[in-house]
Amino acid sequence: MRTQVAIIGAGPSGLLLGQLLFKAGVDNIVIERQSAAYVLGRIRAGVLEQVTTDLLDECGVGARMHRHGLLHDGIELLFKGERHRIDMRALTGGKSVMVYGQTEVTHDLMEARRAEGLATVYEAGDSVRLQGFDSAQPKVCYVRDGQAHEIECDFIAGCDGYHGVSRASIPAAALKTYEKVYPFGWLGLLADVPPVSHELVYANTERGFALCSMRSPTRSRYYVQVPADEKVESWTDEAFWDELRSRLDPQARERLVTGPSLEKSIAPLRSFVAEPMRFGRLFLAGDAAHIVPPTGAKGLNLAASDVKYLSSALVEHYRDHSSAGSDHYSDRCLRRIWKAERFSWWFTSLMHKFPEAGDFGQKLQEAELDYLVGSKAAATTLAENYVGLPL
Ligand code: RFL
Ligand code: PHB
Repeated sequence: MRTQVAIIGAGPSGLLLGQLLFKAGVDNIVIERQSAAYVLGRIRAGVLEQVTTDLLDECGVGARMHRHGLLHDGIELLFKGERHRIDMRALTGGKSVMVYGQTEVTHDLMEARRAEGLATVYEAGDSVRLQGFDSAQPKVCYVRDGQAHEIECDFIAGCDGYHGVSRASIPAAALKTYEKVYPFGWLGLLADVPPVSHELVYANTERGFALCSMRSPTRSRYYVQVPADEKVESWTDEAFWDELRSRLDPQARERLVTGPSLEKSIAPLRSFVAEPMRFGRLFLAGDAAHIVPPTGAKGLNLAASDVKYLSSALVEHYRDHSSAGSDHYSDRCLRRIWKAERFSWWFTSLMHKFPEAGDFGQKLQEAELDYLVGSKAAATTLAENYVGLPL
């Protein structure tokens, strides 16, 4: 087999890249370790920046999102038992975010790929190998149903997430990595119950962080901060609801509707960047190159902006025979990534309980939150980062 761009991973970055390239007439094949159903079963992000929704529109997959997605103009910050609204739209000159699940984005992109008859290899397992990307003839090898396959290509896009094979294939000496691991994770629960508030609530409490999010007017997604070594099996649904309730303000506590979980899982929190994002003819994009803690809702949105830059670079290569876009790809991405890393680290530090910080740390967080909701300048900083910095 031969293609122009071999894409490793059918998560949002791989599928979005495939769609953008297809629209520009660049041939591509996606190779995914898992089945499509497995990829769709992972409950993750819920908040899309306008940069991301514009990209989905650009490649013709935005219709369902505009029908079912929820436009949010603000968020609520809960601290010292009270909620305070941040009016993002007013503070950013009219910008808002779209609440629409990553599962739905992935579904829409998979559906578009299927409708166009584009080649996608699922269930390649751990067999995927990347070869020759330091030469002009890269190759991707994999085994499926006991049969060995080889794809010759011009470029490889490593869109295979934090644990993927792409970053691991680059010689360690060619990469510099930066990492911060937080001493806690998020226990998340999805349930068919109406959300406690019509906007997202980010809560700083003496028992730890909590987040009230949603997927639709009848489906809620809630999170509570738990220690890093916590096991999801130790949490019954009842224990989760009790803990969440204890972190809410009295009015929200009263409004909270509980129900059986559709999904429950723990995500560790980490900040991570690998530089540079290109080695020869292999480009890294999305979680393969960087991770942010989910507090700022930036992971999926960064994946989208990487892929926007990468598709432009590859299209420039084929259309204009220019390597300028590829040469600048890593630097262009990293400028935006580090700003999102900073914001995600800051918002995580402000909202979570850190074991070593003590009462003094709690008081400082409350003072900063009080400043944030009382100062237009401070609230604007939060709002413009939350809705997304320009490309
Ligand atoms: P993904 O989604 O991990 O997809 C990578 C794909 O590659 C496959 N793969 C391989 N394929 C072939 N060969 C191999 N050897 C392979 N190894 C792996 C995997 O099976 C998978 O299908 O990475 P991608 O596409 O870069 O997308 C990144 C996003 O998924 C991620 O950044 C977000 O989910 C982060 N995130 C959030 N981002 C937001 O922008 N807004 C949010 O509100 C938000 N909330 C979240 C989040 C992440 C969370 N968790 C669980 C970490 C909330 C949570 C709880
Ligand atoms: C979610 O709905 O899953 C979600 C929303 C906002 C975040 C993180 C996750 O910051």
